[in-house]
Amino acid sequence: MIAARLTLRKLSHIFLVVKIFGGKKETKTMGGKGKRSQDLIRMEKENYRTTGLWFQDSIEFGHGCTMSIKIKDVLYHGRSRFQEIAVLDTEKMGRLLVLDGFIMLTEYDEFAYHEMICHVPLLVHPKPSRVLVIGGGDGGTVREVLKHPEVDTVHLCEIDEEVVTACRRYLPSLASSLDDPRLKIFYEDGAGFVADRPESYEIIIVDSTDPLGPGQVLFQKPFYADMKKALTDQGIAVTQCESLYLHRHIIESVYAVARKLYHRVGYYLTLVPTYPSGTIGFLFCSKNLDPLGEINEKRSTRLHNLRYYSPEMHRAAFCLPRFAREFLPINEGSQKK
Ligand code: SPD
Repeated sequence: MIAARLTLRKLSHIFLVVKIFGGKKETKTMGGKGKRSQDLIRMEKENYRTTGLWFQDSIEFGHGCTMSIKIKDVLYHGRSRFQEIAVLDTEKMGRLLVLDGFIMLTEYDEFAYHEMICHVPLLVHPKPSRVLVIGGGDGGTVREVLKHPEVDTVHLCEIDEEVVTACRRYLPSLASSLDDPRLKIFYEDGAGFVADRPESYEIIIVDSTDPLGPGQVLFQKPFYADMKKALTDQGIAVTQCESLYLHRHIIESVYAVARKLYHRVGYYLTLVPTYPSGTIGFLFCSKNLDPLGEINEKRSTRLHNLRYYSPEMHRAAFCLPRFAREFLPINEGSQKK
């Protein structure tokens, strides 16, 4: 009896939290419907503040499993022209940024994502002076890029100015990087932006959301072709490329596109406990530089406040588990010592 009551109480918390994010999944998750759902939709934000609730990510694993994080406050919740944006305060994971119901980052483990999306390409390129970041309006990737003194100019192309505004206000440990004089911000669609800038960047980093809503075009062939044109001779593009456990079909299709266009393509991993499945990968697409060829170790020692990246982690990240090698058989770098 006690166990049953506890389960019910927990589920109703999840139900309430799901309602904050547009309620798209609530009937599926809870079987809630009819008058009860309608009543809950009408509840004011203040009601959630006192209850001790769980945020549930919209990605449902194949076997009915999702990532949930206990929250203590809703700091910001709004809808922009492009998406639903929320910043929540969690019990133990610091602040949490959510876009369209998907976990984008927590203060607890964002370093593992941002250090790896950034330092891998920047330490392979011999002179990364111009860097384009697409997406990444929270500022975490820009913060890491700016740690490299070789970088003269960073362009950030973020489609949604309201993400930047919310992060400046509620996530200063990431977004204060957006005030750096080397940075210029463009509020534009990333696909169009890149198509207009031939041979402009040594490095392009695509710090995107998931391939739904505004992020969808960033997983498609025309965008990968335009990025190649926007890179200089030895240019490298690195893109957010989802979870080996959850998104095999997405990874396979993007990987196939990239292999047709780029001389070297490698998939590499990082560990982010608050993302569904606890891991996320990146696609390394390069005109000629090998991701494990020459890692500039000397430059890496000058980077301050690193918590995840090291040349050892860089090498290890390209080593994929056996099940992934079945669908990523030629992973650039993974065969090397
Ligand atoms: N499934 C979540 C993928 C999130 C990737 N982008 C995170 C943005 C952090 N700057």
